[in-house]
Parts: sequence; structure tokens; C-alpha cells
Amino acid sequence: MKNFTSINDLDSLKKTVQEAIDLKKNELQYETLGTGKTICLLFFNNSLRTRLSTQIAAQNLGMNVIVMNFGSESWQLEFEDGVVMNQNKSEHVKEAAQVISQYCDIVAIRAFASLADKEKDKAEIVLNNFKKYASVPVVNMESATGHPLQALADAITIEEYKTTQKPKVVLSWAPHPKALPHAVANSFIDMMQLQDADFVITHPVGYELNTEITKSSKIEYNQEKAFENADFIYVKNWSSYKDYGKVLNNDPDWMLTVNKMKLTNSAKFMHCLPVRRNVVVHDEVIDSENSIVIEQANNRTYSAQIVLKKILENI
Ligand code: SN0
Repeated sequence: MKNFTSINDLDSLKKTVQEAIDLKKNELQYETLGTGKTICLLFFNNSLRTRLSTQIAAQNLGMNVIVMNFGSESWQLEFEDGVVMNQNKSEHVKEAAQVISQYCDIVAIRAFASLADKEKDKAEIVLNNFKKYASVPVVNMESATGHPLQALADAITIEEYKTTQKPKVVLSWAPHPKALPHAVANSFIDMMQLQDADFVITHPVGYELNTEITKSSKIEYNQEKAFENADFIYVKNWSSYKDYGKVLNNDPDWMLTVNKMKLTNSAKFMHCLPVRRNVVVHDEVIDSENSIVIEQANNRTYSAQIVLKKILENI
């Protein structure tokens, strides 16, 4: 594998999940694969899990890690071509990406959606410009439209906790005070479409995601109906896609509660974190035995590590 910018960059999701589960049994089994190699982690947005788990993953493979927060530590980058750069942006991505490529063997990038300009977000300006100008492999640590490292960790988690061959998995929208990106939901859907599962998406009217991503996935507008017999409930807020980046309603009825969990087949509760307690999910659910969010976050390490391993093997 050269770049990892989408779950579809994996040759086989099923095989990769098994490889990650095997890696988890002894995370240092490839500890010399990355000796002498360096990864640069570039953050244009905040992070906790992605930053730490990707560093641990790289270290488990023997790599050196450099982390840079572009918001506070670097020059502001220009991504448009032909711009007269007499404003606040000091450096063009053309130079930055080429220079960074000389210092490292893999570059990983976090750059959230602006949620202001749908077309620019769809064009993945930051990720694709790095892909265009960098001469080293590029890893997506959540871009404008996707978060494939999270989706791979979710796939590993579902594989570990499923009790039937074809589980029912529900992706449910939940309220949130802020306008959040579509990336986590998009990549979760991409990933679920590769699985043998009964997959249902539920959200209020107006929160339909990009149909190029949802394709023929089942959408059920009645949350309670969607929850019937579910084995996994994956909760996530996203802003409107149609009315781009807007919070249309914050209907508290969509929060995940114990009563709603009672409709399920004793479902496991999943969330990518960070999560707003008692807005997205009630304390009682996230603190219950059915909550697997901590293990889900643990799997971020093995998701990143199996991806870096595949890239290192190809350098
Ligand atoms: C991000 C998102 O894409 O939804 C990252 C998730 C991995 N989440 C947030 O920005 C939450 C911020 C908040 O204030 O709750």
C-alpha cells in the first residue's frame, strides 16, 4: 500500500482486521520494520487519540516520530494556486510538502472540514495537495470527508465483540451543540459497506449524508425502529450535509438513553470519542457494561500500526 487516505485503499478489510487482531497479541512483533524511518504527524486540528495512538503505533514499529501542530507552531499555508500571497499565509503547500518529504518517510495529516465551503471540502484541498506535492506516502488522520483510521479501529472492535456472523449495526445521529464534520460517519459507512452485516443508518430528516457515500445503505428515520434487535449502536453527531455545515435541530430526543438500549439485542455502545455526556449519550449508557468505547479507542493503536506496517513494507 502506498497512501492510506480511505478504507478502500486496503486490499482486503477482512484480512487487515485479522492482521490487526494478530498484531495486538504481540504489538512488538515488527519492532525493527521501521528502524531508521521517520513519520511526521501534521495537525491542523485538535487531537487526543489520533495523536497518541499513531505515535505509539509508529514507535511499536521502531520508527522515529515528529509531531507538529500547524495551528500554533508552523507558518500558515496557502493551498490555492496563483494567489498573490500578501495576506496572512506565509508559505505555499508546494514548498512545504516537498520540504517535509525530505525530512521523513511517511507524512500523516489531520485537517478537518471547514464546514463553510462544501465544494472545497469535497475536493479535500489539504490532503490532496499534500498527496500531489509530497514524494512520501500520505496517511489520513481525519480529513474533510473521511477518518479511515477510526473506521478500521471500529471494524477491529466489531470483529472482537460480535457474537453472530451477521450482526445488526446501527449508525445513529445524536444531538450536539456544535456543527461537526461528516468524516467519521462517512468512513464508518464506507467500512460497513464492506462488511457482512445488517447495517442501518438513522437520523432526523435534513441530516441525510452525501448519497455518493450512503449509496444503497438502509436509512430508517425512526430511531426506535432502527434500534430493534441491534447488536451494535454507533452514535455520532454530524451537521447537515444538504444545508451544509448547519445545525438544524438539537432535538434531545435523539440522545442515546438506557430506555432506547432496551429496544436492542443487548447492543454494544460505540462512539469514536470525544463524546459530550448527557448530550450525545446518557451517563448510564456510557458507564454501562455494554459500552465498548475504551476498547474502541485502544484499537486505534492497532489500526494505525497495521496501516503503517503495510506502508513500510512498500517503501
Ligand atoms: C471531531 C469530529 O469529526 O466529529 C473528531 C472526532 C474524532 N469531533 C469534534 O470535533 C468534537 C468536538 C467537541 O467539541 O465536542
